[in-house]
This record gives sequence, C-alpha cells and structure tokens, in this order.
Amino acid sequence: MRHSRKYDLTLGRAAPTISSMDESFEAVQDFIRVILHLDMDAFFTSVEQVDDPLLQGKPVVIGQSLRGVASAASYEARKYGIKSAMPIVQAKKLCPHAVFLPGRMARYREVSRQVMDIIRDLCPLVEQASVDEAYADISGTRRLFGPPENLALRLKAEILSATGLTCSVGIAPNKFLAKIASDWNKPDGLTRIRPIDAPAFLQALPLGKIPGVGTHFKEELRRMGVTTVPDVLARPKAYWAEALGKRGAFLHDRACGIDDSSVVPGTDPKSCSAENTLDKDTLDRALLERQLLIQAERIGRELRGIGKKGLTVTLKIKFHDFSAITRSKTLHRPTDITKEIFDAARKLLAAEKLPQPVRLIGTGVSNFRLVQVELPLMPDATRKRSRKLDETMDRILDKFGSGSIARAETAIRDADTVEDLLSQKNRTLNGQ
Ligand code: DCP
Ligand code: MG
Repeated sequence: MRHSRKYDLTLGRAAPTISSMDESFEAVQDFIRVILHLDMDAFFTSVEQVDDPLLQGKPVVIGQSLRGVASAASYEARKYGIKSAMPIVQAKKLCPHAVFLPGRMARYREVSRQVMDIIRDLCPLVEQASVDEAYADISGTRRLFGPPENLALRLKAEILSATGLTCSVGIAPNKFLAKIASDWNKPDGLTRIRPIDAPAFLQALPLGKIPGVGTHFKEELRRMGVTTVPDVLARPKAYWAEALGKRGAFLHDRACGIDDSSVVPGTDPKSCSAENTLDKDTLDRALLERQLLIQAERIGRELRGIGKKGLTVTLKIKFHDFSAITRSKTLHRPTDITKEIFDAARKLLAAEKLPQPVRLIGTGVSNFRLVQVELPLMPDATRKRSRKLDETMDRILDKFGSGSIARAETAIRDADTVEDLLSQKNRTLNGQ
C-alpha cells in the first residue's frame, strides 16, 4: 500500500497541467537554436527626432540633394508613400512639407555603437549585420533570463532608456526567420516564430523578402509562374536545383524556413566590399566606372573609419546570364585611399572584355596590413594630396550626410586639390 501511495503521489506530482506542459515545451526549446534579430526603427530619422524634439511627429526624410535619393524616412513620412532609396524629387512631390535633412553619419554611428554595446553586454554571441541591426545567438540563456521574450524586452527597455529610440525584435530558430520576425510588427515590435508557426509566417511572405531575391530574380520567377512562397514549395527542391542551380536550392530552403548559417560574432573584418546591381544590364564602360568610383569612395571611407589598409583590390562582375568573374590586383603598398582603390578597380575593368551586358559590378579590398606610418622613402606628393582629399571628403560627408555623395563623386573625379573640391562643394551647395 505504501508503495502505491507513493506511486500515487508521484503520479500526482507528475500529472501534466497546462502550465507544466508549457514549461516542458519551453524547456525543449533549449535544444533548438534560439536566434534573436534586432533592428532599430526608422533609424536615421528617429535619431534626428530624438535630438530635435521639434521634429517629433513630423514627416522627416534624410537626403536633401535633388539629384540624390532618400536614405531614410520617418514613419510619418512613410504614410505619404516615401521610402528609402526613393529619389528626393519624388519624395518632395509626395510630401512637400516634409523636413528634408542632410543626415549626420557620425552621430548615427555613435548611437549605433551605444546600441551594439547594450546588445553585446546582454547576449553571449552577437553579429552586427548593419549600422542598425544585429543577430544574437541566445540559445541556452533561459536559465539566466527566462524565456527569450524576457531578454528581448530587457534589450528594448535598455536601448530605449539609453538612446530614446525604439527597435523591433524577432526571435526564431534561425537567422532568416528571426529577421522576418523582427520586420513583422514594426515599429516597437516583438515577434517570436516558433518552429511550428514558421509555415504560417512563410505562406504570407512576399518573395522579395527572401534575401537574394531581388527585382531581376523575382521577374525570372514570375516568368516561371512563381509569385508566392507556396508556388515555390509546389515544386520539389530537386526541380529548383535543376532549373536554377545553387540559387534554386537556396530559394527552396528559405521557402521551407531552413537556414543553417551561424551567428558570427564581430571578429575583425577581413575585407571591405561594395557592389551594385545596375538598373539595367549594360555595356557602357563609363557608367560602370562611375559605379566603381562610388564603391571606392564607400570602401575607402569604411577602411579609414576602422583604421585598416588593404593590399589587394578585387573587381567582381556578374553578367546578364548570371555568370560571374572576379579579378584581383595586388598593390605595391596597402591602401585606404579612395583614388588608389578606384584606379586599381578601373584598371581591372579596362583589362576585361565584356562578352555580354553587365548585371552587377563590385569592388573589394582585402589582405589587410597594419601599416601605421607612411614610409618616408618615397615622398609622394600625389598620395599626400589624395589622403588630404579623402580627409576632406570624410568631413564633408559626416557633415552633410550621404545625400551629398552624388556631388562628392563628381568632385573626387575632377578635383585636383582640396581647394578645388571645396569650391566645387560650395558651388553645389549654392545650387550652381
Ligand atoms: N539606409 C540607407 N540607404 C538605404 C537604406 C537604409 O542609408 N537604401 C540607412 C538609413 C536607415 C538605416 O540605414 O535609417 C537602417 O536601415 P533600415 O533598412 O533598417 O531602415 P530603417 O531603420 O530606417 O527603418 P525600419 O524601421 O524599416 O528598419
Ligand atoms: Mg532599421
């Protein structure tokens, strides 16, 4: 009898209740990866609105140049249909009374650092994915923080109190789903996608939200009669691998919610690159060079920002049929100078025959070397001048924002001296 009593008691204790079932379910989740993705809401414009309370509640757009595009739009501006990457001229038509600001990159970077520090303080493994977003692998943090939602709420609260800004957080079993989740309920959102819920989220996901599915790929799929995730899933993976190779297999994996990529913590970058898919496939070398110049400017600035110099410049070209080539050039000395990066990339392009129109062009700098002191052996006036030009450019871009980049491109190509550059800049700012 005693035995059975004990048995009864044990049974009683173990009898599943709804909450203990939830707990066991939650505990099982510990064995599944838990990935968190955090993305700041309307980042650049929100920083402006926090710094200048007069801007709160108003449509704000970052970008002023009539030849440029908007880099960010506040949620108030989005109500008028304004989005990032939209030409400023169009944005002004949609909402003439919006406040158009030049942007302050240095300030956004400063706030970004604050945000990333908070995430790194609380999460074990963090990968910064851009200026305003990061992934964290928070598998196994349940004992410390309880369910992942608690950790997400704490991150949101600490970021809000330190910066005055809101962010949106997604929690899911992999990076791809976590990013979908953070975007699901913006702004100030918190969305969790459990494995069991993934199919429902994916059903409603526009194909363009899958990384790598850009305008051209979407059009290609449309021609195949595929416009939704269920359309992708209606054909087996083998079909996709056969029809589109790696791209097809990747597409099918993502449509199933599969992504095995790891969160790679912020190790020292090994390279810096930039690439652009062109509006239209082209053989126009002048246009391609112009892209290289924009990329060299971006990479040079990035390198100078992180204090790195690279010895190898790489050119990447993707052609109309998606075939791709890369060509590299090793320089005599490591560089972070925009003009040197541009010159190397331009030479690589000049040496290439273009058998078919170019779809995408990119530049990369790698093979970083630590060179703190310029060798005095070769007094190099050109290099000094280029460096001075870059410093001035960096200051201008910090001050006037990325909207001024279009002017900067022309300036850097044409300017021989810093004075030239500044006078061009002033002319442009004065609308001449
Ligand atoms: N950005 C840019 N050019 C683009 C897109 C974005 O300069 N074409 C900058 C401005 C954004 C910041 O990067 O504020 C972050 O980009 P997001 O895509 O995360 O956009 P937001 O943070 O502005 O808005 P959301 O709330 O949708 O994340
Ligand atoms: Mg954002």
